[in-house]
Amino acid sequence: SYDEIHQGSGTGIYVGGVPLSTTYSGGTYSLRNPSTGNYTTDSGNTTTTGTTMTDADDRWGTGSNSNRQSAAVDAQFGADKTFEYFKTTMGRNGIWNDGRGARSRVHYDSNYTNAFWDGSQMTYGDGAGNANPLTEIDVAAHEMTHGVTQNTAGLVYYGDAGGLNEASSDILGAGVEWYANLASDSPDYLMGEQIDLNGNGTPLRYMDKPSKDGQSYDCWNSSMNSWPAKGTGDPHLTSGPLNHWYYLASEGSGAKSINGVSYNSPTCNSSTVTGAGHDKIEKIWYRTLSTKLTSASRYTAAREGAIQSAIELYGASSQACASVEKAFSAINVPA
Ligand code: ASN
Ligand code: ZN
Repeated sequence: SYDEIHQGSGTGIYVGGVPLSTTYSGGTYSLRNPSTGNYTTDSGNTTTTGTTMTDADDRWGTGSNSNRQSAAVDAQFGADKTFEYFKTTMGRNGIWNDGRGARSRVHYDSNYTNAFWDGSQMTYGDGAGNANPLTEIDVAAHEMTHGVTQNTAGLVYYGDAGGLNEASSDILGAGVEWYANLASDSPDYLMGEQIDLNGNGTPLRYMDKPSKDGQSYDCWNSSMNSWPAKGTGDPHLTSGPLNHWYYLASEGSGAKSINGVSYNSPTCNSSTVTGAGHDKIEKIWYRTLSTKLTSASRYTAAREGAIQSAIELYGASSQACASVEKAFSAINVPA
């Protein structure tokens, strides 16, 4: 006998109603997609892995936080969309580029307000207080992209490389949100905007002007590479300049409203930048991450590698190439 692939459906907290490919075996459905290999377990508010989620009728979740399947629908859909995004837009076959999927664990610990990649799997807490589960699609794609980074450039998690590592997850996390294009979670240049981690409706991070969060950096400076990975040198703060680069190269400098969100992206050098569209910039960044950078790469190597990638993908006289170069100058990374 063999496991059959089934077309189930689910309602997540963020994704709304979505189709889900599931497995039917031994009289029950499992939240495992046989084509991607991605599957989701319920940690049961412990720090153990728990077991793969099962269901009797292949209708998963209700959209409510109190229904334990809802967060699982978001995590599983996010993992499958991320897999599909890397495959169809980047030509990468999963985190390990060998077609294998990954496990997502939901309801990890109690009052746990974080999500993480640990080298082999994604894990999501439910959030403490008024925060919602950490399973929004840009965050799911952020965590999965940590796996891609680990298996490509292998960027270490401190100094310039730490910032480039974190920003790679934010950039491609936003890329997956654009790719999924959900009505219930419209694409934007914000991270985790619906999780409400801060309890006041603000996102985890802003890419147009990272310093809007009160602590991230908008502009690169050469001493960042020697800052410790804790406090001021936290990779979630030193990611700011590259996130800012991504926004500038995609949309250009100045004020703009997209899908109902207002952005205002000033440059660090008083220049004006014209955007080339986020889809091209994501492809350029993925090519840089997977073919130009190594574990201790600095922001200057990111500039050089991204310009080279833009030339290879779109040509030296393309708008994309000009936008990439001008946006690096605009975050104060010199040639
Ligand atoms: N959610 C965080 C991240 O993926 C966890 C961490 O600080 N590494 O960046
Ligand atoms: Zn991260």
